[in-house]
Amino acid sequence: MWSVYRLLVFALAAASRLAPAHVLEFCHSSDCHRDDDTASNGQPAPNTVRSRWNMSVSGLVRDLDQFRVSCKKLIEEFPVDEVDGNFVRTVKNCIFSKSTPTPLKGPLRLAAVSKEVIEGIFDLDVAVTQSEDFLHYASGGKLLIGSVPLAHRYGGHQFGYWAGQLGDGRAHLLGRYSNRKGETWELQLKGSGKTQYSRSGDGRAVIRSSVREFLCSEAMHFLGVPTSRAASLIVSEEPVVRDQFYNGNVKMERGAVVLRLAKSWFRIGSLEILAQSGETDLLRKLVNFVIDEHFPSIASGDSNKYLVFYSTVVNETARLIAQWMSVGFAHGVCNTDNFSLLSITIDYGPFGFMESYNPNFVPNTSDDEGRYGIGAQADVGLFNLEKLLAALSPVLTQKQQEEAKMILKGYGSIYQMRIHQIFKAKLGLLGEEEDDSFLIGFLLKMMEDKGSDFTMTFRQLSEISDLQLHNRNFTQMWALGDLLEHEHFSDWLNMYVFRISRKQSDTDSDRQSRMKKVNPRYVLRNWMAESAIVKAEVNDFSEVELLHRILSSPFVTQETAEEAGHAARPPPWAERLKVSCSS
Ligand SMILES: *[C@@H]1O[C@H](CO)[C@@H](O)[C@H](O)[C@H]1NC(C)=O
Ligand SMILES: *[C@@H]1O[C@H](CO)[C@@H](O)[C@H](O)[C@H]1NC(C)=O
Ligand SMILES: *[C@@H]1O[C@H](CO)[C@@H](O)[C@H](O)[C@H]1NC(C)=O
Ligand SMILES: *[C@@H]1O[C@H](CO)[C@@H](O)[C@H](O)[C@H]1NC(C)=O
Ligand SMILES: CC(=O)N[C@H]1CO[C@H](CO)[C@@H](O)[C@@H]1O
Repeated sequence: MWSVYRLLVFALAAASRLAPAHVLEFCHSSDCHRDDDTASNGQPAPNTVRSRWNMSVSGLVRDLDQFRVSCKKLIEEFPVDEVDGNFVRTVKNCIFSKSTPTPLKGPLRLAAVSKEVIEGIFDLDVAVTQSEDFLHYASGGKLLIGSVPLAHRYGGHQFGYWAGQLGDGRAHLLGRYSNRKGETWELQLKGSGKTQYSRSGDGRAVIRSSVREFLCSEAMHFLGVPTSRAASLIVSEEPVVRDQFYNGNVKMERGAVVLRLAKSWFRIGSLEILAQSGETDLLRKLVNFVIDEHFPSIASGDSNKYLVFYSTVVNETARLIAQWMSVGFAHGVCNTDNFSLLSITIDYGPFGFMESYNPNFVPNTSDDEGRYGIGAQADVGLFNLEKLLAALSPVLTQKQQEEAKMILKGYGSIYQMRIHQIFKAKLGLLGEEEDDSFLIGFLLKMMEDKGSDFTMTFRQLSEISDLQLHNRNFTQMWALGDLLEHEHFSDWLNMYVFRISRKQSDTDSDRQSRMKKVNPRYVLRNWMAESAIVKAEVNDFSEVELLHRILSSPFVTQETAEEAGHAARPPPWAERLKVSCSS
């Protein structure tokens, strides 16, 4: 039986392009390159050339050796594990270990690059990415002067249980970069070899999982969902052995490295390991650092700052998961080590975009219990926030712990409020009317019954006129056409048309353009990724590039995407696809 509760939980989600709530502006005087010749909007004034940047006319740096990325601040701030060598072991009393990437075996190929990141965030001329130096830098084979790469020590609850020390098992933090907009980003290589935290892993990532991460993190950004970004994808000839479906079919694949970036890579598990091992001073230090760097609205002298921090993370986690739901995104492994303290999407593994609407959609084919199914994500968020509270408890007073529990109790209603707002926007509803939740829930229930395409149902509602809706004229609207077979869809349409036509100040074209901004026409469907991966594995990266370009404007109808069938009914083979779990 379909439960009203679940429907409400699910129904409360959509792609309104909400900005992340913490103001991500944490430029601290000295490590920030904002100069006086920077225009007030944060963009460099045109035609200014600052010699220290060795800039081209565009103001972009052309020489990789001028790219200043450093872990200095982190190393100065925290005790660092100095033990040399990347051998696996238990590490105590530190946040990071020094760890050197293992270069990928060549020949190396640049499979994908994000010009937007390279130029807009790194201030580098994209031509730099065509150099040998860049290939080596972005795959772990070249370190820039003064660079001390780090692996982060963290723990986590995996699949419901405390898993002890985890840590960056195949990722290296290259350093922080403060760009000319005054933003600070942390650059990380993924797939760059073993670290102290590799456990039984080989420290590598294969082409298919790297293509997926590159494309999906970029796609999520352009969908307006807070996420880590990807700068480049380098593939090699280095053999990597993987059992793709954990079924004994071992296959030789090739290694790849993604250069990815986030404002911060700290996770819930970053704090948990310190709390679990009684390293309270270090825990306090890390929380203070995260607050000072990333939550500028929280005063460092505020005696309640940890509570305000917790409340912010609770709110932002609710918002993030609501945004995932709004685009049908299932993360796939929502363990506490994969949950960012900044409430951004990180660690793309066996994720999936739901095609047929199904609250039980599970992207990880080995997740038989559906623990991380799409409809379970809100609950998993709650579980993870409970673990965050436990990790913060050593620095909270008894009274604050009680207050934090009350804050956590509010999570459900914050989530529902977000979902409600988002799905109202997806339906183009202005104002607030009593039956809005019913209207949303009713539609989702019918979509579930019919297995309607999640993305295209909402998109087509955004592209259809009131008159066509009224006339049930679904020419070219295959997803809506499918839904018309539901016995109640016609009733729903009457309600909907009545609801949207009641707002006299709203015109049909305003409604459509509003809805088209929150209902994407293209998402990274599994079959699309798969098709690009098959080609990438034979060194044809054209489809990776094509998808990257299309998904950079997911709300805009594009000819190439239409020709490739990205808004059409998924091809029959798509249904048989399984998401590969090992990565
Ligand atoms: C600028 O970069 C070029 C290489 O791209 C180098 O030859 C030159 O010396 C640099 N100039 C300064 C002032 O650093
Ligand atoms: C979190 O959201 C609740 C409900 O909207 C609000 O009362 C509270 O002030 C928010 N907390 C923070 C730190 O913004
Ligand atoms: C998928 O789910 C199974 C079962 O819970 C789990 O063992 C596996 O680690 C998951 N895959 C990934 C990549 O997390
Ligand atoms: C249905 O809508 C299409 C536009 O998508 C229009 O060209 C066509 O004339 C309409 N058909 C009827 C019967 O109104
Ligand atoms: C996709 C990904 O990076 N997942 C990480 C998060 O969680 C799992 C299990 O906790 C780790 O094994 C992965 O490294």
